[in-house]
Amino acid sequence: LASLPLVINTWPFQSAAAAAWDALQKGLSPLDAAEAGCARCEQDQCDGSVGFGGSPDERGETTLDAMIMNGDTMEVGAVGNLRRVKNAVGVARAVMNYSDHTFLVGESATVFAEGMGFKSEDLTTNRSRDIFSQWLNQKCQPNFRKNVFPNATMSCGPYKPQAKLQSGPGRKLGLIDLRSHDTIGMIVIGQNGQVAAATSTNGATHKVPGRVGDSPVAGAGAYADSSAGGAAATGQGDIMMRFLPSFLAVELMRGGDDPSTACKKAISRIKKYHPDFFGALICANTTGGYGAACNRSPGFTEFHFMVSNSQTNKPVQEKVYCI
Ligand code: SD4
Repeated sequence: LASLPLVINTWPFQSAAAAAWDALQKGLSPLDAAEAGCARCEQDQCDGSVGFGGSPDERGETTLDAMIMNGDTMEVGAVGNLRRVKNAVGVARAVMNYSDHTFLVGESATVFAEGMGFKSEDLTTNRSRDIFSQWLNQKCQPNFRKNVFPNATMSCGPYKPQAKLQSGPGRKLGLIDLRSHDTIGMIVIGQNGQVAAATSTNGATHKVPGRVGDSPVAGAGAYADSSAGGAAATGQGDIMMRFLPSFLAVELMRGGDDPSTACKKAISRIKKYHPDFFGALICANTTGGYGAACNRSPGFTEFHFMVSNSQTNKPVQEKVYCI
């Protein structure tokens, strides 16, 4: 088909886009290309949002979420809350290739990764240590919070049931600010319309230890089906994962919507309940059509992403205005 193959990824992550595009040029499969693209972002620590040294949790540790999906076979490999291993998407791929499972989490995922030959190393850097200590000093003061830090936006554990959060319409958005956080989500469509998708992220900064976001959840962070298309999400995972926006967008494309319309409808579904949520979605179909959509929210009015196909022959940055 005219514009195939296609690589599309969230945010202006040039090096990741180039790594995936190069992999395709060398004859690697869409699945391998998607893995290579996300792995490159993990090495480059894209925006501090992907890979080691970003988003320390409430105890100061960086943990990683990643997934990969083969739209030909509907196989998925995923890891959540992965500790001490830098190449999270590689471990996700190993879960797919070398286990009967789909999704491994936490310390046990690390043990699996070590068994597969991945190196175990500290994911802390000076940057993540600084982010953590600054937050600890300014925000994480539960005992003095009301008096001393009236504007504190986060508490820290241990959590008790006494302060139940408000429920129902108007419930405040998650207190964790993800606006400066840029997860990589990538869709690769091969020459014959084969679809692969992958994601990698260090998730939400100051998260409660154990928190897993949307990125490694099939249908939420990404989805791939070679009979319909692919989609990948970025943004406030604690909200977005409840709506499976990637799955919804792929199903809408299956029903005949063009990628841009499918992305917009999936974002609108969430907007109905969370008018101000921060998030974006990229969508691509099996004939090389693609699109994106984002939700207009404070400080976020346009979303940038990378596209490479046989017309551009290299990664080119594009943008959409949020709805
Ligand atoms: C998460 N969705 O862990 C990720 C964060 C993200 O751009 O995408 N930031 O909730």
